[in-house]
Amino acid sequence: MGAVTGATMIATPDQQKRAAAREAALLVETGMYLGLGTGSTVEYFLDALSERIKAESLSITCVATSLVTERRAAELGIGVVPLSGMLDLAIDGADEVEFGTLHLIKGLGGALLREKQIAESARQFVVIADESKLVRRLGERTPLPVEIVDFAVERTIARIGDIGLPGVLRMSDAATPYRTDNGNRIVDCTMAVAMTPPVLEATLKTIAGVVETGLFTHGCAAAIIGMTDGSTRRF
Ligand code: ABF
Repeated sequence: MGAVTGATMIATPDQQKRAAAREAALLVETGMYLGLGTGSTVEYFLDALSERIKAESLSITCVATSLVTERRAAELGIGVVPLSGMLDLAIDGADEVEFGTLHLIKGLGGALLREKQIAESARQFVVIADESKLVRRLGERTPLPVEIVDFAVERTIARIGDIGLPGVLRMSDAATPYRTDNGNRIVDCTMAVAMTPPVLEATLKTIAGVVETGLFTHGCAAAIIGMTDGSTRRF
């Protein structure tokens, strides 16, 4: 239970994430083909989903956006299948949710490519997050992850820099570059350009060697946000 100061309860970020996750779990219906995102908020969603499956004997078919999620789902007895065809619903987290536009930055967890493939394959794509993820303008709080191929990495980073996005290759440790589930690299870029997110997303994708960006500029139907006051709000 969060702290109560005066008349307002102060929910911790984890409590905010859990509240959003529980509300999202209520969207799941038996028979659904469901996309499972990646990150700590989604882990709370998997817990809530697992409780509903057991309590209500739900029958659902799931696709995972990462090997981490696949493993966590398996621990909870939730099997996953490969992505094929349209999903009924996809639930995922985000690093930033822009007020008004529902444009997102995703990918700090490194799963952005499969997350975007699953988001684009869902009739309804819903994001769950704690209040700290809400921003007035993308790039305020987190870098923009860009997934690039393993060939000519420095050249690709330089080309991304040429359009105004200075980037740093993500490392697993001091000597080991990070690799995605797809065997690619991630460049974490500073959003230092005046381009709108849709234009920036399209511009980045013209650079040979860029596989995908963490800009999600269409398709987010709703964001369920756990708020500091203990409530949840839908944007
Ligand atoms: C995932 O959700 C990633 O794209 C993003 O990095 C993450 C947010 O993590 P958390 O829910 O732990 O804040 O979809």
